[in-house]
Amino acid sequence: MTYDLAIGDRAYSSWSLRGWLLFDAFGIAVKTHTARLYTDELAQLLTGFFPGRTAPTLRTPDGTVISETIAIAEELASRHPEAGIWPADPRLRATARVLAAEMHAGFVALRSHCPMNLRVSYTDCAPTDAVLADLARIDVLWAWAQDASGGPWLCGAYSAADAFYAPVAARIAAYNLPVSPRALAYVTQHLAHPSFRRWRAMGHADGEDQAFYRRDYPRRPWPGPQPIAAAPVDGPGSENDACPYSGKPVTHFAMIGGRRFGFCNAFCRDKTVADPEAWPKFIALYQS
Ligand SMILES: N[C@@H](CCC(=O)N[C@@H](CS)C(=O)NCC(=O)O)C(=O)O
Repeated sequence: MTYDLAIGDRAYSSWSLRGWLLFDAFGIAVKTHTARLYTDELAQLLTGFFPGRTAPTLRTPDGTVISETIAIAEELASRHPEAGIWPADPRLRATARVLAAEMHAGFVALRSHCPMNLRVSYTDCAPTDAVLADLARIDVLWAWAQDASGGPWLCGAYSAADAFYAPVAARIAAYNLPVSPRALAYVTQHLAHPSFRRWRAMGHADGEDQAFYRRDYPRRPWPGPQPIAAAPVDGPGSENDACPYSGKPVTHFAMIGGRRFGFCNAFCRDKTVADPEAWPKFIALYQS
């Protein structure tokens, strides 16, 4: 028995990212079930997660269904007190809860003008006054929390508060939104976080771009860590016979850092191509 988490497209579903970070960033195992947004896939998937109707929705090993990301955070923290989902210090924990709750309920202008899209970065998105007001409030909250905790994350070590703001950091990066240098440094930390990198890499492998998120703003390179050069290739032949993830025989191939590697399915090849260094099992092979 395991945790089962219903999620939407990783490149676009900001709430799914939050929900998944509550597992991956805290070392809690979870099995994900992906449905494409704007199709009937999510509704079909969620028939097994009654009465959930949004992504993420969680089914616990005892069969309890939990939707609403803030409820997932609270229940996981109760079930895994050792994981550090909320800070141990009562004052920092209270601050983290304030931050997560305000995120859960607010920042509507930012969320609607700049929907999360992990596949692009723009030079300018003409933010409205309402978006700028949301950003100013976020700057205040982040500085307030880091002044109290001393950093490096919002409330000391990485906590649920950071998981809740990871999609905001992604929006600031994707839409080149104006924030203070201190807030930008916090955004940069998110872009380099191993779990965030893994999620974004899987977001590149999840299927076609969703038309709903397309914008005509001028583009720039993604401002996070630049991945090792990699591309899928046809035909057999690779340094490894066994997939670094499953140990199964390789069937899908890629050129990574000028060398040929094999994987046992297209998704694992493509998530590796998107960001090879995000994957410890691949990097162990790459460095062996
Ligand atoms: N308040 C919910 C929001 C979840 C949400 O809106 N998820 C979006 C994907 S990011 C979704 O499921 N959209 C599909 C739909 O609403 O039908 C939470 O905290 O989890």
